[in-house]
Amino acid sequence: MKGATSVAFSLFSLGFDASFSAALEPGYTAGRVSRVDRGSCDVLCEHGERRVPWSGTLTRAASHDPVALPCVGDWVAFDTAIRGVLPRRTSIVRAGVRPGDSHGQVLAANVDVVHVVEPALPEPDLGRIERLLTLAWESGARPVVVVTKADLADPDGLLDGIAAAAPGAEVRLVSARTGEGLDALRPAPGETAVLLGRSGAGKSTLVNALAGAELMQTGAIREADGRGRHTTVHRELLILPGGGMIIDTPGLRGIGLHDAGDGLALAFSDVEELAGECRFADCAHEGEPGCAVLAAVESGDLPERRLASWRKLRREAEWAASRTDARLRAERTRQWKVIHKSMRGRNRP
Ligand SMILES: Nc1nc2c(ncn2[C@@H]2O[C@H](COP(=O)(O)OP(=O)(O)O)[C@@H](O)[C@H]2O)c(=O)[nH]1
Ligand SMILES: [Mg+2]
Ligand SMILES: [Zn+2]
Repeated sequence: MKGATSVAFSLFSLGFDASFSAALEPGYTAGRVSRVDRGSCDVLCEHGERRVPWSGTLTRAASHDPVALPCVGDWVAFDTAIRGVLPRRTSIVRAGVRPGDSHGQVLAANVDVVHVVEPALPEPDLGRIERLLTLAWESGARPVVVVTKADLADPDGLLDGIAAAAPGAEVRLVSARTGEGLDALRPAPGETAVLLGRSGAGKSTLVNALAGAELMQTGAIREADGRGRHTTVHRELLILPGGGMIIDTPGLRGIGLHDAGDGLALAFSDVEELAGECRFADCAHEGEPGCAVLAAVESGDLPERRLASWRKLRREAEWAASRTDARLRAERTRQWKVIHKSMRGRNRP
C-alpha cells in the first residue's frame, strides 16, 4: 500500500459501472484490487484503501483454477474477507508459469488499454511486440504499441517496421526524458491502462512521469544502489493525476500464450485476410497452388519473419488449447468416477 490512506473513492471514478453493480450481491462492499499479496489484497473502495484477506471459499476455488483468484484491477465483493471476484470485463491471461500447468494466469483485469512497451534502443523486437499484442487483443482491451526512449534513437526507420507488425493497433513514440508523446498516453478519467513489456523497457519510468512523482522504482535507482535487475516486483494499480489509472508490471520473461485464438486472428489480421484468399479453404500455406499468403511473401508484401512469427504463436496457442482440453477431459472423468462411486454407495443394500 502506498501509505495508508483515508481518502474515500467514488466507485465510478475507479471504473465501476452498471454491469459490476448488477453482479454485486446485496450485503457486500465493492472494491477494486490495487495490489495482490499472498492471501490478501489491497482494495480501493468508498472507505479508502484497505487490506482485505481472501476468504476460505475463494482459496478453495482457486485450488482448482488459479484464474479464480483476485488479481490487480479486479472488482471484488467483500465484507471481513473477499468473498468473490465480479465477472471481468477484460482480462490479460498468460499461460501458467509452473511446468505442466495448463491453467492460465491473469496478469490484470478490467483494463481498457494495453500498452505494449518496447524501447527504441536496443532495436525493437518485433516478435515480442507481436506476442504481447496477441495477448492484448485476446484480453478485449485496446492495444497500443508504445515505443519508449525516443530520445536515444532515430525512430523514423523503426516505426514502419513496428506498424507492419501491429495492424489495427496505434503506435506511439514517447520519451520520458524529453516528455515527448507522454500526454497521449494518459488514461482518461475512470479508465485503466496496463503496461506490458520486458524489464528495462522504461515502464516504471513512464508511470513516474505520468504520475509526476517517483512512485515506482526504476532502473536508474537500481543501478545506483546495486540491487537486482528486476526492480518492479509487484503489479500495482495507481491512480494518476487527472483520474486515470495505470498498472505497472514487472518485466515478464517468456510470456506464454494461453487462450489466444481470437487474439491471434486480430494481431495477425493481415495474414488472416490473405489466408481467406487462398484457393483451398484448408490451405496450410506450405506451397499449395493458389496460396495468397506465400504469394504475398514472394512479392514482399508480407515479411517472411512475420509469417514465421504467426506460425510459431499459432503452434503455441494450439498446444495450450490441447492442454486445456486434456485437463477438462480428465476433470470430467474424475467427476464421473465420483458420481459412479456415490451411486454404487446408494444402491448398496
Ligand atoms: N534515455 C532514456 N532512458 C530511459 C527512458 N525511459 C526509461 N529510461 C531508462 O531505462 C532504464 C529502465 O527503466 P525502467 O523504467 O526501470 O524500466 P522497466 O523495467 O520497464 O520498468 C532506466 O535506467 C531508465 O532511466 C527514456 O525515455 N529515455
Ligand atoms: Mg519497472
Ligand atoms: Zn495459403
